Amino acid sequence: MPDQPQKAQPAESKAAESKAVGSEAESNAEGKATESKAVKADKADEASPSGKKPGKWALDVDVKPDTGEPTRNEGFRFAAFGALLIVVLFAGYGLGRLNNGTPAPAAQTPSAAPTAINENMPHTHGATGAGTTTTAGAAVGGLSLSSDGLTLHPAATTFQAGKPQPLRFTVDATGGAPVTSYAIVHDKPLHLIVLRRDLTGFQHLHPEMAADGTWSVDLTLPAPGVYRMIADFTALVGGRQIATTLGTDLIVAGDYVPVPLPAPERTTTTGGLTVSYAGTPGTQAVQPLLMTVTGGAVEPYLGAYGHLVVMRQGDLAYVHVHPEQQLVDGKVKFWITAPSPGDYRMFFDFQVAGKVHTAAWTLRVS
Ligand SMILES: [Cu+2]
Repeated sequence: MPDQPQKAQPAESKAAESKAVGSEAESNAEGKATESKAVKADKADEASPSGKKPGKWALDVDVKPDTGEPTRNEGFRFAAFGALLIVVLFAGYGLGRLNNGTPAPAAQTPSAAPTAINENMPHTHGATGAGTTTTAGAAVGGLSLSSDGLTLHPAATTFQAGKPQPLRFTVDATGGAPVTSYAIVHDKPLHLIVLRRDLTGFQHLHPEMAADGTWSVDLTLPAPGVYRMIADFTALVGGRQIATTLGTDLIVAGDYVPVPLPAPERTTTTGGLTVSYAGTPGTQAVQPLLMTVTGGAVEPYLGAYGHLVVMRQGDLAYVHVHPEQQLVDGKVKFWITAPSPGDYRMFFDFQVAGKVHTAAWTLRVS
């Protein structure tokens, strides 16, 4: 949580408000937990209570790294497609999980051969239900407490501003028993994203799980308001791998002073580093997004050169995208498709000199 709010520098002349993003987080890149343990690495970025807006998605988009072609616009929509389609795509691209649901195996079509999750390939996580529609809308994650037979069950959702408190929750399977087996994805069995509804106060944490399936992590919510917690994981239930993203609200009583979403900018700073991106995400096709970090060499963090969480303003739909396995001309390359037109806040977690930082930008998709 500590953040170091920094201002984004207007790369261009957009003057807008720069937001303070910054924050780095602490991370522990600790070990990779093995199954059920969770490690925590966290970071908090944008801590600025002042300014961001909420909204997020979690999607993962996989794209074909080589071709410039997007695997499909649908990064976001994968979930929506039929399993076969999904399987085909993934198989072709070697992508890993789908957003929603189950990892490669389309959650839905059992007949499809389960694909292995290859977290080394660019891909997206997130969508909540593998079952989401097949329509064009992008399948986004984090909008529901339950999906695919799993239900997020927080022990408490009320916090006091600025005070560290334990956040505890379980993911209950049908029948109510907490899930205790999880696949390790990007070095962790569960990734937790927390941010306020105005898209400020972003934190990426890794709770630890007790033997009974209770996840816990110390959480400090800096200022009053309604926050969103989004758990991104792959549960192992009854022989199935259920990759999903569940979310719920966390409340901090007090006078909530929402921070306006900073204007779209392509360059920001965090931890003394300047981070910019190139690429224009749209809804029609998967587009490349290249992040350039100036001031330090980007190192692998949680199994990749970076992790990108994109949150949609208005509903906090969550999309989580992973980059190509190798740097491209020193840049971290993602492939992404927006689920809809609108404003989003992008949070790019990366590591330099052993420290995890988070750069954030406002993205306007038209
Ligand atoms: Cu994580």
